[in-house]
Amino acid sequence: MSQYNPQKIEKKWQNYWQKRGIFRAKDFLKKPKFYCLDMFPYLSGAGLHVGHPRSYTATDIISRYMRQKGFNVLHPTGWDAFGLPAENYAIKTGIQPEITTRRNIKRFKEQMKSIGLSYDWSREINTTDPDYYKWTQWIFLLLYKRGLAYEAILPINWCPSCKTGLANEEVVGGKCERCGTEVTKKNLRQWVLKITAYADRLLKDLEGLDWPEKIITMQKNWIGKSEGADIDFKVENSNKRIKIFTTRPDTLFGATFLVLSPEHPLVEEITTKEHKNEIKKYREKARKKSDLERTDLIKEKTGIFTGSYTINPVNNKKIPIFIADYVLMAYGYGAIMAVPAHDQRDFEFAKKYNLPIKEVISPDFPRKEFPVLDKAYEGEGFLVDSGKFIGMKSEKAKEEITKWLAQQDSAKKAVNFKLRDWIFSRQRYWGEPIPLIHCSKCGVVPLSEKDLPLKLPKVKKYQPTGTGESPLAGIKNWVNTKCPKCGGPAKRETNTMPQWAGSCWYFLRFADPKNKKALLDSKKGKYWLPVDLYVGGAEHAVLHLLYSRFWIKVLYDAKVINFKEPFLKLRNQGIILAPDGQKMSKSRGNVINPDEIIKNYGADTLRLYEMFIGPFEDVINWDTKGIEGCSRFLKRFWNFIILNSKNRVKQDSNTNLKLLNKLIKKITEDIENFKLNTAVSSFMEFLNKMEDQKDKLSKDFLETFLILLSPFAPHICAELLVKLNKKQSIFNEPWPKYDSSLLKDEIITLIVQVNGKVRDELEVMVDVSIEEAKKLTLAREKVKRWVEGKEVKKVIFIPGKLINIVI
Ligand code: ANZ
Ligand code: ZN
Repeated sequence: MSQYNPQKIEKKWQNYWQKRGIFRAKDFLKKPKFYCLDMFPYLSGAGLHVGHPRSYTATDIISRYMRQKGFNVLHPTGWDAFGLPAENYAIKTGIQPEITTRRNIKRFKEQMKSIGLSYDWSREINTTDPDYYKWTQWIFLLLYKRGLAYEAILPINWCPSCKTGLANEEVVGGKCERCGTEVTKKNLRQWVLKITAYADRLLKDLEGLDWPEKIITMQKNWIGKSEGADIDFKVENSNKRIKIFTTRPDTLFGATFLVLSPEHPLVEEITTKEHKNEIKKYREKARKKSDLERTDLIKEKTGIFTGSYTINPVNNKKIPIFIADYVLMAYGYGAIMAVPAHDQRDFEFAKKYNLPIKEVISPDFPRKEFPVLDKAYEGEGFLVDSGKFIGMKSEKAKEEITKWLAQQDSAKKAVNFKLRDWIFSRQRYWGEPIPLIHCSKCGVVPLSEKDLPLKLPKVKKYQPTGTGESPLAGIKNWVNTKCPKCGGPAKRETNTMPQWAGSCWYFLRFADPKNKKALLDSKKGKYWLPVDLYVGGAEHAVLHLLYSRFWIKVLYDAKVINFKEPFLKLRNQGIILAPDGQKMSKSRGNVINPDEIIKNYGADTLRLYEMFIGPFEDVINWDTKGIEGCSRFLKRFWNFIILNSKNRVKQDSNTNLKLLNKLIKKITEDIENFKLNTAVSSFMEFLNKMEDQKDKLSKDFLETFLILLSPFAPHICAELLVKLNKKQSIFNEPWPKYDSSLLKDEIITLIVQVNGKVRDELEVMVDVSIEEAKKLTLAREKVKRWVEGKEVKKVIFIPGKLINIVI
């Protein structure tokens, strides 16, 4: 009998697919399209680790499945190739980043091909290719022309010993990653993108996306919309006013002092003589702290009295003005009214400096007693001790107090966002040059489109310049140029774009990767876009996804594309840890290399195990025994098909047909629901059962089994299909349909309840397990509505009848 030999068959099939262009996506086919995308890899010298194939295999299974379901599938990939590692490597070795990049691409690509991923390699892109970054620059110019890019003087991380600017990831615990010196700030001219202009739309359009709830919440928190009021406080004996933002105008009667951020522009002016020294010292100390440190809730609150007072507009009481570092200049107006009874930070501050704590919000009304507070009551409630607003509910009082003060012109309703504009320039070499020119006569002049791409010049030295500027600033014949407007001498912008730029829009280019005349052809864009399924790491929950959503909205406004959201459905894979439960890393010596697994067991085993390892989104330890198990399964599967192909029958037994139809239903649903781990265990159970029975099997039966397994383990299935009946391409085989009449007594309807109330019904297999039933139930839209965000306390399951989710 022929033996399963993955090393022999896998290369053969990979070449076969490649040569025939089996996975090429064809534009404009009549079939429905499906765009299935991985977050393209960020290149590194280390190659792939076993974390990469987890998501790549999942999207590959789904792409293969969708093709067999009759969809025109676009499944491309490429390289996110600008960035620090290649530049730092160049500084160390003098080897051009371009060369390292080429080398890394070659290695990544070989590895990906050896896994049998069904990418359309004819659409491969590389963010460092001038034909690609031409369009990244083009989008920057579009942003600039639409008033969404502006210059500002802003601080960067600065290492005084290396004399270089540092990226955030090069600052470790406040110190320079290279030399350990304390990092300071240095003010530099920067380019900033006005993402805040899109804050409201970035928030609103989250609705309707099929994304993990967690990611939606993180995006919402990052955008951070707060509604409240701006309130003006008059400085005593002065005509100055201090504006503050509060989300709680209902607590105004309890404001017993006012706090300015140490950087607030009025500090100098209102500080009285006898407090000048202390204030100065405090401001210097604050300057050295990071925002994170300053807002740490656990840290003791500190501050200094300015010597000045202000008037609380609701009761004309005189209250002191302090500065304190827990108030940040970058949020609201860098000033707050402090309400110690109802804000914990203010409470701690008041305790420390013996300031009055006046309770004005009560959870019950009338207030039974006024206990001494041992912490702030931050909830809402009824107003007490608040003049004519006593007894009013917080919600109404917010409106009424704001209205009342508005009549005296000292308040107005206001909205604030946490979202800040995006600092877009880097003082680095290995990034896209920003296509702008500085002319002493005309100011900033954009390059014209016909002069794009503005190519990165070759440099001899990648070392930082020591002035904080990018190495490009040292290339005189590149920097010095002519002004496109007046023809006079001018200088190029020497900042480059950040790593995020190329990944903000790469998925558009896959629809039309070779277009020389436009970013993409609008008809092709209309056909392929947006992305139907996007899969990648949850570490991109905020920045990458937010930045690309922003660019897409700008491109939509400019009518380059016709959709507002790039990724309709998003899923995140969990991280794979080393067998010891630690993160895999070179220094720990616990990295598992996929090449080794493929060499020893074959790609199909790797693929199967990557799915079998556990629920897709869970963080999970690699387990070498699991690999063995998957490898054994494939060997048995091989032998089973070979053996049974020899003595076939025309008609299968009823029991076997039932089992097969059950399997079709299960695998189909598992793929649709991203439950690829339980799909693999269903294959294993099925094989166990089939090995245990004596009936002969039909050719159709064996073929169906092969087709079902083929998205998971494509090489072995392709080979066996040939052995079975000489048919060549398993990928043209339509996805099997199950015969529900055969499953009649197998499928039952479960009543679905939430807290004892009927909310839905669910069709399941009669032998469904409680875990399975729970999962299916929680995935139902009608159930999600009631359960989302709440903790499931208990699941009551009466087999054959009912499932009740108790929250
Ligand atoms: C008075 C007050 C009373 C507040 C109360 C809260 C509770 P979010 O929801 O995050 O927008 N705040 C305003 N500007 C600030 C700044 N630059 N630095 C630090 N804190 C600042 O928070 C808004 C609240 O954060 C504002 O409402 C203000 O404190 C504070 F019982 O005003 B509040
Ligand atoms: Zn000019």
